[in-house]
Amino acid sequence: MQRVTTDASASAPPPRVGVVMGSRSDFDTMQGALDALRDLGIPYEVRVLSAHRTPALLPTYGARAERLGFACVIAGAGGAAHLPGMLAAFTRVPVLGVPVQSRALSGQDSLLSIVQMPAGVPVATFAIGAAGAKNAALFAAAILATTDPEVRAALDAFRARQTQAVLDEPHFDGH
Ligand code: RP5
Repeated sequence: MQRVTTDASASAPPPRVGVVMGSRSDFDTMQGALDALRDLGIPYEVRVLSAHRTPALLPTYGARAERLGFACVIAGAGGAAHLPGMLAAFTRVPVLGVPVQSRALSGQDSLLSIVQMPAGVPVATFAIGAAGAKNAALFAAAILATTDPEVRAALDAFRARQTQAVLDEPHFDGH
């Protein structure tokens, strides 16, 4: 497993969410998920993990996600994006799939690859690209917020700021 970066260290709190991506080239897209997790105060770890380039590492990572008690794993991949589905097959930890925008088909391929899981192994699938990455992190926060009051407060504060930002815009009333 190739480590891109991690917030985990001896003194840091243990990661509660795993973020994986099929290639370093996915990092710019997945940065939005990392930023949102950081802003919400949710510790995470990040790995590059490829369904077709490092297939033997998928069961290892799936077991690790369970052992470390991750609330979920956010998995970004592009093209024939097997990573979220393959990972979901190896773990009961919920997998949140982010379709990375591909060059050839603008991410339509990534989206359909991730969303069309046959019945029995679910992957929660998000929008293509940056919006999907950010929303996957917010969804991870929503999962954690069901049992963690600090994450609940951080998520509520984020949504309140988001609402206020719209209300602070100059009103458009058609005149
Ligand atoms: C997928 O292939 C990755 O998730 C990436 O989106 C895509 C292209 O990978 P690179 O050729 O840029 O490494 O596995």
